[in-house]
Amino acid sequence: MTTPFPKTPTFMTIDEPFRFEGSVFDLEVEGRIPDSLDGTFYRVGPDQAFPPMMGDANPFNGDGFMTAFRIQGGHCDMQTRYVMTHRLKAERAARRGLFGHYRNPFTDDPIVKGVQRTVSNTNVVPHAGQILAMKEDGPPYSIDPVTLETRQLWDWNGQMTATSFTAHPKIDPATGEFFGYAYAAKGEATDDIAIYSFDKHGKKTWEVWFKSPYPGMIHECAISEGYIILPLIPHVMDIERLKKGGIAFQWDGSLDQIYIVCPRGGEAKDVRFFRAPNAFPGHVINAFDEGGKLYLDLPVALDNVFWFFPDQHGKVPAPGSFGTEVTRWCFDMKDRNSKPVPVVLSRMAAEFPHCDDRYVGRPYRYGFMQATDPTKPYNAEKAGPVMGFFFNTLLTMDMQTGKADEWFAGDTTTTQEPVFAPKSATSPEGEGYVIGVVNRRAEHRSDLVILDAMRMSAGPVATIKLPVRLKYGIHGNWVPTVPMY
Ligand code: V55
Ligand code: FE
Repeated sequence: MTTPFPKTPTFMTIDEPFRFEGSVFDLEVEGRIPDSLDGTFYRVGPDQAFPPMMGDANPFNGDGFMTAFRIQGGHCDMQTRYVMTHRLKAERAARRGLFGHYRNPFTDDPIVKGVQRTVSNTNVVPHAGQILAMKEDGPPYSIDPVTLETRQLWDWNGQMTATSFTAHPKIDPATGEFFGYAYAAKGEATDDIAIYSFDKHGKKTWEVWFKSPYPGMIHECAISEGYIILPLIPHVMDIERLKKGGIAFQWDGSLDQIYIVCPRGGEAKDVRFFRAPNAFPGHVINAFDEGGKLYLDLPVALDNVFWFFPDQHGKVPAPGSFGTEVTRWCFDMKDRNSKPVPVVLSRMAAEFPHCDDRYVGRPYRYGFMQATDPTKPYNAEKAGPVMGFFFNTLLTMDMQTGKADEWFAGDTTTTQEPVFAPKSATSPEGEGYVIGVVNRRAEHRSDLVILDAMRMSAGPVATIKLPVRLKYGIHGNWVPTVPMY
């Protein structure tokens, strides 16, 4: 590497490139890791391996960098490793950045034309004896769960032919069946959607293709026992803009958000499009069916959230403007002409949710997430500037009342997405732990905290001290040593 990383917000403060692949055996613990916790917390996020070819990059363009925290018998070991993508291999061979703007292949160095561009930086999900490292612009990579070694690009042995695959699949806890989809499924900016399911061994059980109302981003999905839901975000792709070297997504404030609903196992003719006024549907908490109605819980932001994807006038969300309405949508599946009905459960600026994985697609009570609490102090003098928005609170939300049991992480600490680990396979819903990385910004270091999910306001039961900082990750999952299905 012969050029330094730029000093731009993507590459500053605790989010400077880290790039260190290694392991720490038996981390230092303050407090006590509950004896019953037995599993691995996998997480992934962007960590650009080479200075961006275009001078700067948005934070979604960094190479996928994984962490595994293995917890057993009150101890925790840690390992970090890159997803060894075709892209990273090509750049390592050249010892420089070769890929241009986020999701714009027209801006790449011609020597990598046709090389798989995905950086697999968004989620790490267990499926069929492997960990899938995922990003929605390409197929997943198969990762060895023990060594974090990258095995191969994963297309389910040729069963999955879309050019991309979501980073947010959902797994039915009763059967282990794995549901996912692709948008821009025939190449960047195409309006094709494909939905797939695979059994727990990876055998394809369903595939359906149809057209999207507009070539927008579909970042998430939800399943109930009867349906799959894909929320379409008014962030639109355009092949002509890409050809001109432009940005991949443009916010369009005139477009509806659209909840695309398909019965599980259904055909293209069964797909329904539920339109709602312009807004930004966020990450799914859960969904379930009850009496012919389909319910979907998720935070909905009232404006564009991504400050690096402006609208056609160049307008971006104002710093600090991030807010959401945690919403329960009701879709009447018996009435062909029904409109979706929202109920706002909470006005907390809460995001990056998980539910108890044993309740995915079923009536449930608790969501676990992080939030920005604007009433709490942030000591910028000690902790430094933050990029875009940030989170300072971890919480359990009672989805029946919208009430939160929350823990403020402190005025120099920012939080990352927490996961939920049940106390045991048979413990009641929500009885267990909320586990997440927090960034001690003043110390340029991170910790892993473990909280009792039913007593969040009491603070961590264990703080696992990391000797390093972990840049802001995107998503992760708790994978119990004894499989759930
Ligand atoms: C998101 C994240 C991505 C991406 C597209 O959080 C959407 C949403 C980390 O990469 O490529
Ligand atoms: Fe996501």
